[in-house]
Amino acid sequence: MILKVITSNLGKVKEYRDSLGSFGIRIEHMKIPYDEIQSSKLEDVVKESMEHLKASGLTDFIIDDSGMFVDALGGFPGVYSAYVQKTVGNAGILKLMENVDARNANFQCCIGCNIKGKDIIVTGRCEGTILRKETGTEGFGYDPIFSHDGKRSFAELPLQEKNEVSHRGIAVKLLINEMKKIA
Ligand code: ITT
Repeated sequence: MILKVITSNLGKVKEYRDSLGSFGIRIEHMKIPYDEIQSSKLEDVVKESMEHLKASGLTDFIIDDSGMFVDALGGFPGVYSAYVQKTVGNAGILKLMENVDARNANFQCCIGCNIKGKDIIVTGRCEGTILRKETGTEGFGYDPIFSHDGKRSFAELPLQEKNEVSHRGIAVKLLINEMKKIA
């Protein structure tokens, strides 16, 4: 089976290639620009974007909308994660967190998958903390400042290990379970 992964983010493509590949699903990367609605829920963004892509005739594809939610910042950057990463980046989040001891945060990944004429929407979540400084060279985005075990950042984990514990890896497992139901 081949699924098209529609994203501008090559880091996501690598992760899907590894995680879905281990279930025998081949990935074809496509970059199709689409407008994302502004919403306080990742799932609403995914649903709306899927409708837009299906209306253009696309089938058998995956999109994902993800975000990092920091407790001490009231869930910020959350649904604004892409904009915040592009503007102030990890340094900006660390600055906001400079004198903050309560460093809990979570990553969420909402996957929308169109397969065999059906839509599947699942959300994976990974709890963790914001580190005091950027560490590691793997991954992308917020990986150097987020840790799931309080020790290593996501950017210090080999891809397979990140996929075992991450929001996206968990969402993929949920997706596979749902796919089995419609097989
Ligand atoms: P597409 O929408 O084209 O898929 P994007 O990078 O804009 O790509 P998102 O809107 O889902 O994707 O991502 C929001 C931000 O969160 C963005 O800056 C990502 O780099 C970051 N992000 C998403 N998943 C991440 C992960 O697993 N590790 C670190 N940062 C992540």
